[in-house]
Amino acid sequence: VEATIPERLRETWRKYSANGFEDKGGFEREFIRHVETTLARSLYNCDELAAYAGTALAFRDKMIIEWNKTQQRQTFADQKRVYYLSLEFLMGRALDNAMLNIDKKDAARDGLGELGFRIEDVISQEHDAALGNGGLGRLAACLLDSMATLDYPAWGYGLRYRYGIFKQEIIDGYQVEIPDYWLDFNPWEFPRHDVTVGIQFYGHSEKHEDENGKVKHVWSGGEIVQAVAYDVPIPGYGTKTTNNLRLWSSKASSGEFDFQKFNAGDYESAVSDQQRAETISAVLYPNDNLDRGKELRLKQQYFWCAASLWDIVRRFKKSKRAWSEFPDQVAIQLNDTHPTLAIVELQRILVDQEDLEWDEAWQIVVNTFGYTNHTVLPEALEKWSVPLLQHLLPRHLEIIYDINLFFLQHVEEKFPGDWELLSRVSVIEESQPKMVRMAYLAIIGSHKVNGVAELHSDLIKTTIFKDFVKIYGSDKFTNVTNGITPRRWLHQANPRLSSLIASKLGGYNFLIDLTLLDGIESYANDPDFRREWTEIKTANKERLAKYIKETTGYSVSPTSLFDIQVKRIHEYKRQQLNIFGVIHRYLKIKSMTPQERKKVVPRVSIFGGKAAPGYWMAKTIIHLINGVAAVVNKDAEIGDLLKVIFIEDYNVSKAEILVPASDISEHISTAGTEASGTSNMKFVLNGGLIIGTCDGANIEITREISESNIFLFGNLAEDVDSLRHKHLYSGFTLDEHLHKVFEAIRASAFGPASAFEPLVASITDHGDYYLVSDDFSSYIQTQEAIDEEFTKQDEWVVKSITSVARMGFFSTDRVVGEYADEIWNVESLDVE
Ligand code: 4GP
Repeated sequence: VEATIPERLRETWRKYSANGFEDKGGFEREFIRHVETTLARSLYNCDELAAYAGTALAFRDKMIIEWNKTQQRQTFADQKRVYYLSLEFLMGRALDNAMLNIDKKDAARDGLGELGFRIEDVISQEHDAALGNGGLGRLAACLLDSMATLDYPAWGYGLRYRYGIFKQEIIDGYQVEIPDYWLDFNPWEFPRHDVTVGIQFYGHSEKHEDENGKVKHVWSGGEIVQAVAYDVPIPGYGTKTTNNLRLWSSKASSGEFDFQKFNAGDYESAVSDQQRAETISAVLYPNDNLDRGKELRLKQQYFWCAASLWDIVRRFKKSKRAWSEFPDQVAIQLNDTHPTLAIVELQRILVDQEDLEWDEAWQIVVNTFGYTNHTVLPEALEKWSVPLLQHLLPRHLEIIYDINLFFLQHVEEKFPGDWELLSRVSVIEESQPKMVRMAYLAIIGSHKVNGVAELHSDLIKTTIFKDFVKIYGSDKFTNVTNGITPRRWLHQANPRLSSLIASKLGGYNFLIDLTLLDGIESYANDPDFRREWTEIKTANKERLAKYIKETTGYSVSPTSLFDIQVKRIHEYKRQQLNIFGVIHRYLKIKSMTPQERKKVVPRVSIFGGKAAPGYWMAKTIIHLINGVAAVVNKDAEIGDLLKVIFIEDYNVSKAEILVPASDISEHISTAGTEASGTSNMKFVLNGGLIIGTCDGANIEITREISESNIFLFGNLAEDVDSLRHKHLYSGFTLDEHLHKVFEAIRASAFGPASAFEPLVASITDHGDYYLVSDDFSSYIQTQEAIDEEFTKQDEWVVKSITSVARMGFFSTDRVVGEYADEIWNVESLDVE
C-alpha cells in the first residue's frame, strides 16, 4: 500500500502529523487548546469537569496516535489476531489508567497543578464505564489491559449500552435502582459512522436450487437494524501498543422504508421504528450468574455477534487468503455462552454466503472458537426457546438443528445404542417448549473449553459437562485460572504500596512480571519495611474512613480491624453468613461485662454490592445488613467495638478505594459454587488477609501463599451434595449461636421480623441450600482466630508482606499467555 502513495504526499503528512505532548508544557498546551476550542470554554469558566475533559482529550489524542500506528503495524504484520467477544466490559474510569499506562501522570499532575487543579479531583470527575455486572465483565477488562501490555494483536467486541449497570441507592434500608445514563460526555470513544452494517432479524428461510441443482438457503424478509461501531482505545502499560475495543450501537436503517412511512404521513410509526431499533443496545441486563431468557437479550446477542463477525470476516477477506486459512488468522474467544450465536453465524456465512461445503465450513468454525465457562450454577446456564429462535432467527435455528444432527450421529457411532446419552447431550432439550442449550452448542462448536480456576475446571468436567468429556476426551477441556491486572489493582489503586515495592526491587518491572514480587519476601524481616508497610495500610484505611464519613455520616476508627465483603449480592456468595456472624458478634459484646469488653478487637464490617433488581432474596440480605447497621452503629454501649457499613453503589472506582484498605476480606461462598473469584486476588495483592472457603481460586491462592497466611473454614465441595441431602431428608439441629441470631431477628431487633423471615426460613425450613448453618460455627471460630491474630501486629504484617510476595501467579499477563499458547495459538507482535 505504502508504495502507491507519492513521496511528497507522505512527506507533507509526516511533517504535520499530530504527535501529542511529551512533557508538562506540552500537556498544558494541549489542555488549554482543548478547553478553548473543543469545549469552547476559557480561563474564566474552566471548572473541574472542564479540566477533566481537557485532560482526557489531551490523553485521548496521545493514545489515538499510538492506536493508529498499532493498527497499521498489525495490518502490515498480517498475523493471527485474537477477538474477545464479551457482552460485558466493566472498565471503570479510563483517565488515571491512561496516564499510568502511557507513563505521563507526572506531567499531568504538574501541569494541572500549575493550572490550579489537584489531579485527584480531576480524575474523580469521570463517570465509570460500567458496562458489566461483576466478575465476568471485570475479567474482560483486565484481559484487555494485559493483551495490550503484552503486544498481542487483539480486539475486544461488545455492545455500547446507553445505560450501564444501574446506580444503587439505599433508601430506608432498601435497594433502589436508578438508570445509569453515562454517555453525556464520553471522550474515550470514537464513533465510526463509516463502519456500519445492517443486521437482519425475523423473516423466513427458503431453499433454492441453483442451475447445477445445488440447494441454497436464503434468509429473506424481516427487518434490518444498523450496527454502528464505536472504538475505544486500550493502551498497554510500558509499550506503544494501543489495542481496540469495538462496541456496537444499534440504530434504525435510514432510507427507503422510513421515508415511505414518513411520506405517507405516518411520522409516528417511522419514529417508533427508530426507537425500537435503538432499544437493542439501550441497556445492560443487570443479572450476574443468572439467565432470564428475555427476547430483547437474544436480539442483543445476535446483533452483536453478527456485527462482530461481519467485521472479522471483512478484515480476513482483505488478505485474499483461502478460507481454510481462517483459523490461522483468527481466534475468537467466547466469554461465557452469551456469544454462542457467533458459532452459528460463522457457519451460516461460510455455507450460505461463501458456498463452502458444510464439513469444510464446520472444521473452520471449530478451529476458530474457544469457549470459557464462568459458572456451574444451574440458574445461570443459558437456554433459548426454539419457538423464539424460529421467530427471530429462522435460518440459524435450521443450522443449529443440523449441527446437532451431525453431532448426535457422531455420538451414536461412538456409543451405539446409548439413547439416554443422546438425549442428555442433545443441543435441543425436549421440554415444553423445546429449548436450545447454549453451553452444549458452545462446546460442540469450539476446539477448547476452559474453566477459570482449577477446582472449577475439574467440576465442569465431572458435573455439567461430564458426558462431553466422555465423547471428546478430556483434552478438549482445560483450565486457565483467572488473574487481575496489577497495573490497575496495585499501581493505580495503591500507588504508595507500588512505590514502596519498587524502591526495594529497583524499579517497576514487577508490574510487567508479577513473579518478581517474590523479591520483597525477605523484607518481611526488616522492621523499617514493616513500619512503612503498616503506615501505607493505615493511610489507605484513613482514606476509606473519610469516604465512609462523607457518604454515610458514620465515623469509623482506622485502628479497628477493617473487614470487607464487596461483590454482587448473591445467596451463593453468602453475605447472609457474614451478617449473621456480625449479629452474633453484636449479641456477644452486648452480653459482656465492661471488663470483658476491653479485650474486644474493634471491628468495622463493611459490605457493598448490587442485587439483581428481580432477585428478591438478595435484596432482603441488603435490607438486613442496613437494618443491623442502623441498630449497631447508634448503640452507645458498643461504640467503636463494632460498626457496620453498607457502601452504596459499589463499582470499580469504589473498589479502588476499598481494596487497599482491608485488613480482612471475605470470600465465603458455599464450596463448589464460586467459579474463581478475582477480588480475592485483588485484596491479597494489596496486603489484606482473607477469610475464605475452599472454593474457586481461594484454593490456588492458599497453595501459593501457604495455608498459614489465609483463614480457611467450612465444608469442602465434595461434601456439599450429601449435606444438602441430609438437610432435605434427615433434618438437622441448628447451631446454638445461629439459633440466637435468628431469635434476635425474629424478635424484630433489626427491623420488622416479617421482612427477614424468608431469609431465616430458607435456612431453618427450606433445606438451607447454601449450607449456612453447616459452616456457621467454623466461620465464627475462624473470625475469633482472626481477632486474636490481629492483636499480634508484627506477625500480621509479616503474613501480609509474605502473601503479597507470593501473588505473582495471579496476573492476567500470565492468564493471557496461557490462552495465547494453549487456546489461541497466537503470537505477540514486536513493536520495534
Ligand atoms: C463470574 C464468577 O462468578 C466468578 O467466580 C469468576 O471469577 C468470574 O466470573 C470471572 O471468571 N461469573 C459471572 C457470571 O460473573 O455471570 O457467570
